[in-house]
Amino acid sequence: MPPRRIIIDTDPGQDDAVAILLALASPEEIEVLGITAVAGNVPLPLTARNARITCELAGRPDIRVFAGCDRPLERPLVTAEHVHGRTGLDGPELPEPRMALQEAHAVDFIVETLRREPVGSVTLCPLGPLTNIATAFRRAPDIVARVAGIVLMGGAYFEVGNITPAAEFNIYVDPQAAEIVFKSGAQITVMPLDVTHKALVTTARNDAFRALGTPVGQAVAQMTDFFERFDREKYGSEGAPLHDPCVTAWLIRPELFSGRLVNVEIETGSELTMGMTVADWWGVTDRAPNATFMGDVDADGFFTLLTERLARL
Ligand SMILES: [Ca+2]
Repeated sequence: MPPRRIIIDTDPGQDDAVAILLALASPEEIEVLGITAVAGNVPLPLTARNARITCELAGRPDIRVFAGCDRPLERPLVTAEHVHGRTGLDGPELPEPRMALQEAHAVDFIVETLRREPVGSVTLCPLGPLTNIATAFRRAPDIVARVAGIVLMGGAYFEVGNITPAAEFNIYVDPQAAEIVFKSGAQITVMPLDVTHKALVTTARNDAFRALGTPVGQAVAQMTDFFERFDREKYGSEGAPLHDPCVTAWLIRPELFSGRLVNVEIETGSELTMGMTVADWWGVTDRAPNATFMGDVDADGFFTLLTERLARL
């Protein structure tokens, strides 16, 4: 099998950074065509910066990074410095990026890439709010049928919400964009909180990153050290969930995950439940399935894969 060709759409975020590192460490399975930054965990200038810092950490300043939308389609931007720190990448001391940001807008890059490459050959991997993807789909509806698939981190069913009692952060920040994507007809695979809250960085798992003895291992350990404080305090869990790397891990080892093809609708009407992913897990409606909603992960297998791959960088 040739590697899967992907565009990573991202709002780094420590866990985004780890997802990017895993992709760049896995050239047999993944070819990164470009990285598109979006406003989310922190404002756009910082996510575009953090994406480049991550590429340079991986020794890949050749990866093209594009800046995209700086705010959600209709709502004011909500950020998450309370989780990720002021820069979005708090924890390790990493140098400012030297590689340049591409001049093209991320949405133009997404549209042009999908139009240029063969139909069904490019997979979109959104790790943040879906603003860039929805904007591309709205501007160029012809590209939707050209997408091989969308593998995204977002939403929740059994875990319900993290930014509000009802909604997961990525979907909550731009629910209108999420609605466009989920109604697009593209083949969608979802890594919700139901999965990512099972992929916890325990002390032993973080020690394994640190024990790699490399700048990447050290940086990843320091990133998770930083943002696990938030989850330990909030959930009393044994470590931080590593949300976004579930997306890139699925591209490499889909058998680590299990889920159901179900209907998923996005709440865009009620402020109380804004951005809720209403997943018909139990099949109680006749609404057509539109997404494979993951429910479980082999966490030990996931961390073994992640540690093995990060060791290569
Ligand atoms: Ca993210």
